[in-house]
This record gives sequence, C-alpha cells and structure tokens, in this order.
Amino acid sequence: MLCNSFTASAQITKDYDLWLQYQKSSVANDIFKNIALNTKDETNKAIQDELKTASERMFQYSPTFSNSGNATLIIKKFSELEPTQKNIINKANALNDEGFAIETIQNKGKKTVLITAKNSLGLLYGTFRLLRELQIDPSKKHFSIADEPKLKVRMLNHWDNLDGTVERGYAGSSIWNWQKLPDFIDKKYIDYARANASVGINGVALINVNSNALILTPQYLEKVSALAKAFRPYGIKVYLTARFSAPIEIGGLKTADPLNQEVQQWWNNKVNEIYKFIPDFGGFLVKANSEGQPGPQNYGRNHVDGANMMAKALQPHHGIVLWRAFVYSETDSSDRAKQAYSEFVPYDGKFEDNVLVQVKNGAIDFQPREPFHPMFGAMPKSKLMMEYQITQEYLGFSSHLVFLPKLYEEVLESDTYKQGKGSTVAKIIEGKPNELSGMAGVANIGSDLNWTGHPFAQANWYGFGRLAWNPELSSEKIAEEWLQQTFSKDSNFVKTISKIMLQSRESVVKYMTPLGLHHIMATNHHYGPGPWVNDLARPEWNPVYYHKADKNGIGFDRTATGSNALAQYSPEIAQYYGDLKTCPEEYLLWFHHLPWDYKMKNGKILWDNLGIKYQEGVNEVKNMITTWESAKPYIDAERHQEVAQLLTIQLKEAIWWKDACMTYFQTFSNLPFPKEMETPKHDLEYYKSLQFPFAPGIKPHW
Ligand code: BDP
Repeated sequence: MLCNSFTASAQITKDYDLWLQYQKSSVANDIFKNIALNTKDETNKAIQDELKTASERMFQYSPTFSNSGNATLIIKKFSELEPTQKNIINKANALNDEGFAIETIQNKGKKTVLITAKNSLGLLYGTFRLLRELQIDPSKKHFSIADEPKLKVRMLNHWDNLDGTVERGYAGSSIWNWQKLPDFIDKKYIDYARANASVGINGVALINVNSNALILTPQYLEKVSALAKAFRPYGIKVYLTARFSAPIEIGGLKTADPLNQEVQQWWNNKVNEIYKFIPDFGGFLVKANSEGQPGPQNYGRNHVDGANMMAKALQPHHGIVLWRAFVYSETDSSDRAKQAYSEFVPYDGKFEDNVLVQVKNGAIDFQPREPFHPMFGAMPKSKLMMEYQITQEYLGFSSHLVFLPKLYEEVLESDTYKQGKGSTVAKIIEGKPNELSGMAGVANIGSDLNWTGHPFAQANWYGFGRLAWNPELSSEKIAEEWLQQTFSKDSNFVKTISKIMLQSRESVVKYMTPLGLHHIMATNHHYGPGPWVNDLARPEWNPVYYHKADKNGIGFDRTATGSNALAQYSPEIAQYYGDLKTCPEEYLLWFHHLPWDYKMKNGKILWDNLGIKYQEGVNEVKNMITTWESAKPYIDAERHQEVAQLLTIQLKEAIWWKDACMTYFQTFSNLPFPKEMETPKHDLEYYKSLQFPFAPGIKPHW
C-alpha cells in the first residue's frame, strides 16, 4: 500500500534538479580546487556558477577561481593557450564553432585538466561534458575528449499560449510568466537554460505554432527580450512563431499577401524592430495553411512565396525561417499521409538559403509508431529539419513511462535509400558540413515541480537534446547516462531500469496501436482509445479513416492497389513494405488491409495476433511495476513512490486500451478473443460512454 509521506523539500530538490543532481560523492577529487577561468565574459560567469554548485555538492568544497599557475583545471579558448600546447590546439582547431576538447595535460610539471574551445559557448559545453563525466565517475582524472554538435539548430518548440495554457501540455501551465515579465526573472528560467545548455540545446521558440500576433507587438517584445537576456549566457537563442496574418491583425493592413509590397515592407520593419529588442534573435517558426492557420494560400500564393518573404526580411540580421511542412488539405480526400510530400516536394530548390523546412518524423502525426516521413531525402536541394514531439500527446500524456529516444533513434536510423544505401534520415538532416541543419522537439515542460509531469519524461527532454547534438547516438547509452546522473550509478540499478526504459516505447505501441494501427485515439484530447469515432467534420480526423475495419478485415492499403503512398518512398523501401513477405509486422496495418483470418508468420491469424499484442503490452507494464518495485533500495523514497503511482495509472490505462479496442474490433471480426488475452470486464457501450471533457492539453479554441 502506498502512503502519502512526501517531504516537500526532498521532492523539490531531487525532482527539480533533473539530471543535474550533482550527488554527494563518496570519493574525493581535487579537480575543482583551483580553476583558471577568465570570468569577465557572461558565459564564463555561467561556467563559474555551475562549477561552484557542482563542486560544493559533489565534493564539498568551493573552488578558487584565479589565473595563478597552480590550476587543477584550466578553461581557456585555444587562442589564449600557450603555443607549447600544440597537440591540443591542433585537436581543437579541427572542431566546429561549438565544439570543445577536454584533455589531461602536463602543466608546470603537474597533471592538469584543460577544457578548450574556439569560443565561450564551446567552453560551456565542455564544462557540462566534464560534469557529466564526473557525475558518472566522480574519481575520473584522465580525459581525452573532443566533441562537436552535428546539427546547427537544436531547439525546443513550446506550444505555450499567452494565456498561460499549454497546447498538448501535461506538466501544468506555461513556465513563462508574461504578466511579471520583463521585470521579474524567475529563477526557473535560469535553471531551464542550464538544463538545456547541459545537453546542447541552443534555441527555443517560446509560444505555440498556433500563434498569436500579439507576441510581435512592442509590449510583448520587451518581455521576450528579457527572456533572451536571461538565456544568452547559456547560448540559447529565442525564436518566435509568426502568425501569417499579423500584418492585418497588428499592422492595420488589409492583406497579408506575401507578394504585396506593403506586406513585405511591414515584415521588414517588424524584423528590424525585433532585432532592436533582441540583437541575436533566432528567427521565425511558422505554421501556415495548416489546420485553419492563415498562410500564403489564402492569397493564391504558395509555401515558397510565404517562407521566402520572411526569409528575406531576416537575411540582413542572419535570422532564419523554420517553415513547417505539417499540412493536410481540407478538400483533398486522398490519403492524408501523402499530402505534405505532394505539396512540398515540387518546391525543392526554391526556398531561400536561410529557410529550414521543418518536417515531423512521420507523415501523419506523432503516432506511437510511424514509418519515417517520405519527405526525408526527397528534397535534396532544400534544407530539411526534423520535428519530434517530446510532449506525449499520443503516448499517454505525462502519466505513462515511455522512453522516446528509442522512437527518435528508430526514425533517425531508417534508411531512405534516396542517395543509395546508407542515406539514413540522420544523414539527410545532418546535410552538408557548415550548412544550416536542425532538429526541433515540441517541449514537455511546464510549471510542475518536476518540470515534465512524469519523472521519466525528463529523460525525453534530455534524450532529445543529446540526439539533436548527435543524431547517431544510441538510445541505450542515453538511457544509461540519464539514469546514472538522475538516480543512481549502481550498475545493477542502471542495467535493470534501462531495460524497462528501452522496452517502454514498444509496450505503448502494443497496448495502444499494435501491428501498424494508428490515430485511433479519442477526439480532440487524444486521451484514451476512440477507434469507433466516425462523426467528425473532416474524414481524416476520424479514427475509422485510419483503421478501415469492416467485416472483411482491417488496415490502410497504401500499396499500389490502395492509396499508393508507398510510391513516395524509394523503390527499395516501397518494395520492402509493399510485399507482405518482407513487410515487418510493426507496419503491417499501416500499409496493408488484411482479412481477419490472414495467417501471420507465427502461424496464428491476424485477429488472434492483435489480441496477443494488446495483452503483451499490458503484461509488459505489469513487468515494469515489478521491476520498479525491485529498484526501491537504490533511490530516494519520494521519486520511487511518484513513479510507482504513475505506473499504476499506466497499467489501468493499458488495460483500458486493450479492452476498448478489442471489444470494438470484435464487432467486425466476429471471432472469439484469443485464449492468451484477458477478457474485458465491460461491454463496448461502457467504453464508448467514457467522457473526459477536462482532459489536459486540449487545443484552446477548436
Ligand atoms: C497535432 C496537435 C495539434 C497541433 C498540431 C501541429 O494535435 O495540437 O497544433 O499537431 O503540429 O498533433 O501543428
């Protein structure tokens, strides 16, 4: 029986500190005793603060900062190093602007650790890397590391509204306190910046892609500028979502036509004004002609006209445009999965150099599993950037433990074959050296004490940042290092719990949308199952559009006999997914419509396999609960209890998903539940009658 014995302070510190716990070390390390660092620069000042906190917490002493000869740690740009340090200078020289090197060197006859980089931001990243290494192994003294980010723009997209609500947010309200800004800088903003910088995140779009033009008025720009100032030492640039109709709404113009000169002038002026407030402003993130948002098509123009107009306004200031490709038409009744590709690919090579086309990982919408978006690799003359969702809109909100880097990795590793074998999605988004590239993640952060609602959802923020830095990292390594820093270094604990993290994404797929099913969540809030929904205005808003279950079978035929969405992929992929002999079970019903008694590889029919998968998902959550129970001795009672309670919700909901979906699909298959599956407790009417009018994170207006 769980009891309510939280002690407030313990909960705040541990949960709030994310992966920057700096737990007291049982071994001594003198590395921070005497640090050579020039603290005049504001980023170096941030380095100083971080080292002080870390050293005091981990090793119980305060560092001395000086430039004396006896340094135990030297943090210096390599332009400031002694010429005798040739080796390290050469090593660092090969790195890009944000890279760093950490090396144990001989300095005046003594072993000293040196962090060096081209600029202060590299030094900050190097410092956080050193701290990560020490959190994992506090006795470490020998370092030989060189690292640099593979993507240029590594950013969070907040879907925060100006009224403090967060669209698809499950961790409380927005952390931005617009009413108290610009004068009140919440300490939380600094801790947010520290956490981001520690994994290399260097950009943040502050408000929702369903934007509000007010953010572009001087009243709000002043507030934005205060946030930008707070984030600046941490190398984080601020971006704003730009509502396409802003020239009408706040500019008093009659049109927002991108080819109209007055409109172009309005954006030029607006951009100039923004840079007066925020000299290092990042640029605009735009959702246009998507789900009712205004855009160039309202004026008979296209995405290139819209994006390039903004891009030209930003060019003199080196700002960029992140133009989203999340579009699906109100009138086109063909397969929704094909529409973004059809709308964008013909424009390849037409976007200005400072435009990144921001593409969701899959062609539908952040589902528990989707094949990679066919746009990746299909626009070789344009710059495409990845958009992931960190907030768990379709994956159990912040009540389910789901380790998303596993999903991110699966997409990044996918081979598009667009430039021959080995042209993985990761390689496509990395682009050419020194060119603009990027990855965005829809933030899962809110005002909750633990930032993300679920303690394990912190790992998704962390993991997103790590993969944005290096899209080729393994999710296993990310899980392990996150656990070591956040909870415990005990190898038994790390081994056991990383296993459940790594399996958790597959479990959620199994108990929500197994075998390639997708978009069968309940209307609007997407909380829980709603496969029966068939009465929404647009066909592609209805789950029945996606599963197409009838008495003959289930699944969406995207082969040549159906929508032929497969033709948007390279022939190798089309062949692989299109042929039932090779199509992996995970994507079966994504690409094929099959009879209920279709014989699968294990010799059992499709219907039985569906029930077995749902049950496996439930069983795996049960296993997570037992495993988590066994982790009790290794971590603090507060966080253990929090997670244990959340796992109870997850199990209840996994069973709900299994029972509701199988009861509904049975009305078509007319077959008994497979013997491996636990029988649902209620009838279909019961599951259909469940209502959740106040589920969190709903779109505010529609
Ligand atoms: C969908 C969300 C919706 C977002 C939209 C988007 O349901 O709230 O506005 O994506 O990405 O997943 O624009």
